[in-house]
This record gives sequence, C-alpha cells and structure tokens, in this order.
Amino acid sequence: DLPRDWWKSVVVYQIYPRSFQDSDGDGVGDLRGIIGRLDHLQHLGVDVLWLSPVYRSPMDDNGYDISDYQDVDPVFGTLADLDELIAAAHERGIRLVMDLVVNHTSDEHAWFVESRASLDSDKRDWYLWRDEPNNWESFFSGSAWELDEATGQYYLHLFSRKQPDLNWENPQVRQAVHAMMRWWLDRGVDGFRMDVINLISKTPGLPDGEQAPGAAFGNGFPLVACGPRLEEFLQEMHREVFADHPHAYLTVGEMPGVTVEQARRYTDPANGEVDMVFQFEHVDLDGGPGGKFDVQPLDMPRLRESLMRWQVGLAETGWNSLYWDNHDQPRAVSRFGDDDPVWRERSAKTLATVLHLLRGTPYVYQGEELGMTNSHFATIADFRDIESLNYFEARQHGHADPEALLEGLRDKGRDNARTPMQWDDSPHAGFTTGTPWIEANPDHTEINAAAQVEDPTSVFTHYQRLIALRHADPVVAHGSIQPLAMDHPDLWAYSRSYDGAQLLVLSSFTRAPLPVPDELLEGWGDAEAVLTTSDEALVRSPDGAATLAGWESVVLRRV
Ligand code: TEU
Repeated sequence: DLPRDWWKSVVVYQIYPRSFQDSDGDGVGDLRGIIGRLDHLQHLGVDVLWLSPVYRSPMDDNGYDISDYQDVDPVFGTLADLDELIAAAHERGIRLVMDLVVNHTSDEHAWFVESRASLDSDKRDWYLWRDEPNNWESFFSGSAWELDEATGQYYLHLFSRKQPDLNWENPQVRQAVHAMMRWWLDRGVDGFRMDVINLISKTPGLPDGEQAPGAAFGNGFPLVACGPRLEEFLQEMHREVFADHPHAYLTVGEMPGVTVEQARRYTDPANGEVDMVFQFEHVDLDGGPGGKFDVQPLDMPRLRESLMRWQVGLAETGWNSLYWDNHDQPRAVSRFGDDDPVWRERSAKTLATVLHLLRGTPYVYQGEELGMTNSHFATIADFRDIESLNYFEARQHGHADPEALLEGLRDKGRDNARTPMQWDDSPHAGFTTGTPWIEANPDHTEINAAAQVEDPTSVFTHYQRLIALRHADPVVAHGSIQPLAMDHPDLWAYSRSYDGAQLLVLSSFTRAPLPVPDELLEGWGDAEAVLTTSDEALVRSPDGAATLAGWESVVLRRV
C-alpha cells in the first residue's frame, strides 16, 4: 500500500492527446496513439500521466468545453480504449490522472441545454443567468455574458461563449459533479487535475469589477478567483469523493492568481482540500500592462525570486507543484532558456535541473523532455487556438497594428505548446500519416525523440537521469531547501538537506563562463557530482576555483 503522500516522490507527465500521437490518420491524436507510445513514457521513467480532456466535446476550446463527462469523444476513441489505456499504464506501474473541468460545461452539455430551455427549467439555476450583464470580460476577449434570445436572459461564461459557468452555489450541481468523479475513480483513474478550480466560488451578486476610465470592461478577476466558499467547496468534494475511497489518488488544483498564503492553506493536509496547486506567478511575470500578450523582458533573478519565495512559503506546510510549461504556455526553452541552436540543449537541461531538484512534484509537458521549442507562426491563419484568434479579432477591430499583435501571439500563444509531438524526422514528425490539425514545427528534423532516446548526451537522457535521481535519493523528494546567492545575476543556486545528506545545485543562466563564488563550494571539495548537464559543465582549477560553462548545471552530493 502506498503512503498517503505518495505523490511527493513522483514525476507527472502531461499529455495533450490532440497533439501526442495519431493512430488512425485523421490528423488528430487519440487514445490508441497514446497506448502505442507507452514505451517512450516508461523509458523516460515517469510515474503518473495527466491526460488533458478526452471527454465528449464540440472542441471549441480543444476539449475544455465538455458536453458529456462520462464519455470519450469519438475523435479520441472510445471508453473501451480509455479502459485499455488505464490498464496498460497500470501494468507498467504508471498511474493516470484525468482533467476535471467543472467550473463550466459546454453549452451543448445536457445540463445547459435543459437550463436554457425555459425560465422555469428545473436546471435554470445550475448556471448563472441574469437579466443584465455586468462589466466582466471573458478570458477569451469580449463580454463574459451572452444573451440567450429565446429566454431573454444572459448567461455567464468566463471563457468562450460555448463554456457557460456552472452555479456552484446550487447543491445539486455539486452533487452531480461528485457523483461523476466517483464514477471515474471507480473506473480506475488515479486522481484529477482540476481546471480553474479556484474560480468556482464567485462573489455573491456578481457585482461589477473595477473599470479604468476608457476601458471597455471592468476587472472581474478579483471577484471570481479564490472566492468566499472555495475552501468549503473543496473540503466538501474531498469528503464526498476521496475521503473514504480506498484508491491512492492525487489532486492538483489549477489556480490562476493564487497567492503563497492561500496555496499554503489549500494544500495543508489538515484542511482536506487538494494535494497541490498549479500557481501562476512565475508564468505571469512576463506579461505587461496590456495583458499576457504584451510581452515584457524577464530576467532570471525575478523568476528565481518568485519560485524561491514559493519554496520557502510552502516549506513546512503544504506542497508545491513544479512546472515550466503546459498546454497553455509557450515552450520553456524558448521562454526561460536560450533556444539558439548552440545553447538550446544546455539551457533545456539546466531548466530541467533547476526545476526537478526543487521541493515539490515536477510536471513534464509532452516534448519538454526533448527540448522542443516555440514554433514560428507566420500569419494569423497558422494559429488554431480560440484565445489567440479571439484576441487578434477583437484588437484588429480596435485597429491595433496586426504585426505587433502577431508578435505577442508568437511569443505567448498557446499553440506553441500544441504543435505535434516530435517523434522522428519524417513528414509531420511521425505524429500522423494524414494532415495534422496544426502544422508540426519545422525543427522536428533536428529535434525529435528518435534522435535522442539512445543518445547519452541528449535532453531526453538528462530528464531520465533527473527522474531516476528523484526515485533513488530521498533528499530530492523530502529534503528541506536552502536558497543560496540570491543576489547573483546569472547563477541559480540552492542546497537540499535530508537525514544527514545534502545536495548542492548550481545552474548558469548565461552564455559566458561563470565563476562560482568560492564560499558556495566551501566544504564541497570532494563531493561527488551526481548529475551534470555535460562532462564540461564544471571546471575546477587546482587552487579550488570553479567555473560553470555557459548554461550548464552541476549537482553535487555530500553526506
Ligand atoms: O486554463 C485557465 C487559465 O487561466 C489560463 O491558463 C488560460 O489558458 C488562458 O491562457 C488565460 O489567458 C484552463 C485550461 O488549462 C485551458 O486550456 C482552458 O482553456 C481554460 O482553463 C478553460 O477551461
């Protein structure tokens, strides 16, 4: 039997099924495709798979708009395929976590169809209907309210108009969600990643948000994020779904805007809410006054300051999840590393090293283990994502410069993460024999799994080693953390301690050779290098001075 906190020593791998592997040539990835690639995941060594949504969906937001929570969309396969995937993963000792999208449903979900049918529908109150909209803006541009012509009322949709928000104040809604979750646990899934779960408790009355003079919309975010009943709803869910379930499970709540203090409460085991949260601070740092696509330069010290504050804040109570990217974020190596061909592999390995040796549960997003990069989307026609398309459309109407808009979308657009997984150098990167729903990144001829899995110097092999180290050395999963040299402009350093053993992590975030300050290496003279990004990562001169090569990392161990 697994300890209750089994998820502290695991690495989770996120699959975006649409872009992972197509098995039937329709250009869209599917469940049988994933089954066929389990060898890759087992070889990498990951413990848990998180599947982005595969439920029945009109695909307005690639499956985050669900029309049936208890069925698989035909584009991905069948429930039987999913059962087979769960069994095949379990046979290899890999667990499977589903995406749980219950802040909203699709407008084609039976609940919403019934809710919108009439003002006195039994399910009218399952969603948020008002005679007049407030001033909130949707995350996907435009008003967060849509008029239903037939009944003359507006419904709230924080995301697309095809994603109406559920009314969590209604206990029937909560019970229906709990029943659905139990159904999945009974089917054999090992937990849930909970989509925007901190948006389920809205401020009663749904008042207007603060609106700057001249702005088209008010800011509704503070009125929906981490609202008054969030913890009550999470605790109830925990009691109703998980508490008595014999199954070992993992829960991670996706929570934009969550603070360290809030996260500590939500992940305190004593509160019975969630095991960990996805916080957004480090992925919001490069946004500007104009929002996420108003991209600002970001230096390493700000990134480090943020992540290390989360490390310290959740050191005693609570637990961190650790991620550089996912299906909503640009590729880590292009954003936080250096994707110039000379530095790409080294910086991808260094980013991986820094993240995987922090205290918390690391998440690897498909292709990250190969050092996959952002794509180059030439025109708006190359984009597929509703967030990018709506953003461009809305601002074009406001006569913004289209080239400037495209620049922001190229840097931050979610499609960067959604181009096909790069399996080999063949057409469409081995993802499909048909026409892919989104073009593969042309760099797949260089960057692909086939070229990396057996290469001892590859990014893939480095990820393998990091994952193996977490499994082998309890310091990685359970050690305390000590931030070091926090004022250094280019060196990210920290140590970890557990049961008399210590690790020292030294990572360079610059191209130029980097002298390591002497005091950092005091007492580490004969320490063993348990991991390096290459054989030349750290050069020690006879007098004890040490230099890190550009973008390289070293991990030392002493007892
Ligand atoms: O994302 C929620 C979220 O807040 C953002 O990351 C979102 O992707 C957007 O970029 C805001 O600017 C979750 C899912 O991960 C995302 O794919 C969905 O589109 C969204 O919820 C709605 O379900």
